[in-house]
Amino acid sequence: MKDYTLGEFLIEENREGFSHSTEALLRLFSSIKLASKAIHKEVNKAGLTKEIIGGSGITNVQGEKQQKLDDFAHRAFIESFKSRNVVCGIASEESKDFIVIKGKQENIKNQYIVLIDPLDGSSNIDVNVSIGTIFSVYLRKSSIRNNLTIEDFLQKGNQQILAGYIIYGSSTILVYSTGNGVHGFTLDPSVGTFYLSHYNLRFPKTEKIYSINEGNYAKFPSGIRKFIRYCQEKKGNRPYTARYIGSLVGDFHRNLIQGGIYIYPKTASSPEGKLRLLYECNPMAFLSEQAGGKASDGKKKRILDIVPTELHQRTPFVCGPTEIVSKLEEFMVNYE
Ligand code: AHM
Ligand code: MG
Repeated sequence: MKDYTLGEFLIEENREGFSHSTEALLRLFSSIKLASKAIHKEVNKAGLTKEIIGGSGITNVQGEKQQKLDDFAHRAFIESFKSRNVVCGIASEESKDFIVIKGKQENIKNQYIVLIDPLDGSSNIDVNVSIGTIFSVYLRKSSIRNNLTIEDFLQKGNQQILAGYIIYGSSTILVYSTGNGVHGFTLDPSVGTFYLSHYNLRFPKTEKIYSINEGNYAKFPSGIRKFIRYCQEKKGNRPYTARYIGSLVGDFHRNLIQGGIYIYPKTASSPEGKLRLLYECNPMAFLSEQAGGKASDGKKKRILDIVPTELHQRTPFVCGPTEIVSKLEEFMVNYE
């Protein structure tokens, strides 16, 4: 398996199902790989220099304190996409408005839109815990003869043609789907190449983990509180184990491999939940479904069917193996 690189896999995979050109796919991944390797390098020396850890002194559009690495990751992706003649616009969790990219070559019409959370879970940077990048790609809706509009970015998640994440953990792994299964590639830092390491990832049939910030218990809807009790009861393969890093990519990756449900519900103080629909929930929902699971707002609304109305919109979010997500939805319907 070690010999199968991401580039080789993309060329092979494109024969089976991806309806866009191999060239476009390779250009998109060329940008993603380059930026992620730069971030991998920075993350791995974060303990060594004060120029990397800590806050940048800026508060982002979400009203959250931006970390230096958030800013580094944001710029790394923008620069990388700018130079590859494939993407015409980017919306980033770190930027208030979308960013327009002008093509560098007249004959190539950049027609892809990227939505990205350049560095998610960044409160974990200074304490050496896994963090990640979450990305998704759409085809632009407006004519290439006109300017981009907000509608190019406010597309439903079911329009994604590519979604994935990179986890900067004990190793750096890139996981993606083009709608033809979910595949993972581990970076060999000695040669700077991503090799196939996780072919066709599927949620295990029997889940054993629930992931939720239980510190917010008192603020959860009663359906969620009852569901937590259900997870803790002794019956069948229960009680489940509680595992929560506070880094969506890390929590999702573990749950995908070991079998678990991730929940970020609305709370009394955050009625829309915390996670961003476009940058975080849609890509993870796409991957969940591709891995044989399910993603919803907890009240039976499929995440991928939500019509976005603004770039930085939030939504309650639940994802994981289908059966357990449906179980949670039952609790929400019956007890809220
Ligand atoms: P961020 O985009 O500002 O990093 O916030 C998103 C993160 C997710 O990775 C994680 O699942 C969640 O926030 C944790 O939030 P909390 O600390 O409220 O549990
Ligand atoms: Mg985030």
